[in-house]
Amino acid sequence: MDAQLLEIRDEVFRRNPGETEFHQAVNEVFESLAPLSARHPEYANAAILQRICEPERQIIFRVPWVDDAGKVQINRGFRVEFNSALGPYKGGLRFHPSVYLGIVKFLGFEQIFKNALTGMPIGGGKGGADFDPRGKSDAEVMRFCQSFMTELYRHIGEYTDVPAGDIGVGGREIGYLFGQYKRITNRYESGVLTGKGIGWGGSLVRPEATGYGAVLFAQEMLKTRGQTFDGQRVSVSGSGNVAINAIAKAQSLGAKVVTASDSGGYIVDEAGIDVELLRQIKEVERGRISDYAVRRGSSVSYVPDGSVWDVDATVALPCATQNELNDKHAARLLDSGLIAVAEGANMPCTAEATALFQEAGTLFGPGKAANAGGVATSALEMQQNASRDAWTFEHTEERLTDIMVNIHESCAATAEEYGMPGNYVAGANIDGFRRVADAMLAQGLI
Ligand code: NDP
Ligand code: 2IT
Repeated sequence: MDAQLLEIRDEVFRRNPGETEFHQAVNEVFESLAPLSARHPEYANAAILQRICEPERQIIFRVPWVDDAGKVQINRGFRVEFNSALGPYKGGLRFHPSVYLGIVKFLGFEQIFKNALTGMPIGGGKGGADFDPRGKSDAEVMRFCQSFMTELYRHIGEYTDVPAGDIGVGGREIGYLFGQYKRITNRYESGVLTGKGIGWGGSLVRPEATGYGAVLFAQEMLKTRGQTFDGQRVSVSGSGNVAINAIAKAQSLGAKVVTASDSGGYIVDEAGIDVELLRQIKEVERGRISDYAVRRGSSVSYVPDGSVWDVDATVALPCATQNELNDKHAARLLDSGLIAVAEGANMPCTAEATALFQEAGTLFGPGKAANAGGVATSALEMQQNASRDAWTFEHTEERLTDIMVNIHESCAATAEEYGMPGNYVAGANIDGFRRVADAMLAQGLI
């Protein structure tokens, strides 16, 4: 990183104290930008970097609700509207006890560049709350969502800001949020949220899109070395929306996926994960990964508390949460013959782990490229809502595939253009950044 970038980065750190995940995400992007800044002095003249790191708007609000025992609960809600150069703010909502401003800002910052890479007209934003949906009844989740939307509704809209799901926010929560938005505004504004149910404005393929997209991106990376998913031994972390659909897609391409996890532990299934059983346990019954081991029987071992990254694999798909895969895990995986990593989650690999993978020449697809299929399909949902149309599964999946192939191609081409062939981190950061920077330049100092 050159002196000018370093100075701007340090100023961002100073202005946002204690937000370690945000610092990490900013640092990673800045580390890629020196060659771009050298070619584009006009970005520095217009303070593009400083502006891109400062959210356009940050909203923090109280979310009061009453639990089933009649007790008042208070949570904190967030929406960070980061950048609207390319379109309305777009990005998910995360409900998890670990949520605070630094998490929302790291996710929102990543989202700016990810959304740019999709080529769709969407800006970057993210939100959520420190609410823990685990162990809550449906009625409690509904009351929380209604209270959350009672504040959020005034900040969002089809042309303003379009939230969707993330950790802890799936179809159930989007339903309750949409219902409350509609009730308060008296508008059936389908395009205000994505990830809706199929019968009321949702898009086919949106539930599968992030996991499918991550596997499609990995497939494109493997192709560059004359390899495929067929016969690979794949490790997946998590057992939520992204993980389950990544497992399904990888297995449909001939891989054997042997792991899945949650915050309680992980399972190893040497016969290959039974996706239908996993869906039943996690999506229908809202159970735990330990239940999978009990129900599946003797081919499966359950390891409480351990890390899924202690298991040998040739392809790793981290699909749980940030910083789940560290340098020790990376070194172990490399020893076991790892050839590719695609980040289904946002920033699941620590900076040190990423560096080890890159030094070893492992194919490495960063989250902002590899998991962009989810938000890209959200943009396809917005497109269907705007035209009051509903596309078939096949057509939508074809669009998703084209988008992932294009993202891979443009990251690879940009890395090549800047003298770093095969470096998808640099390719994604530079290409995402310049798309946003060029729009910001054109739109003046705002
Ligand atoms: P879900 O809530 O459906 O699943 C999250 C999974 O990750 C669960 O298995 C959960 O286990 C595990 N997990 C969450 N937090 C932790 C933690 N602190 N430690 C260990 N395990 C944890 O979320 P998604 O599948 O939607 O999201 C997974 C990742 O993918 C996130 O990084 C998200 O930002 C990213 N992503 C999601 C997209 C989407 O469309 N949904 C799009 C692009 C990226 P447990 O139940 O025990 O908490
Ligand atoms: O991290 C992400 O890209 C998401 N959680 C999906 C965002 C969206 O608007 O679909």
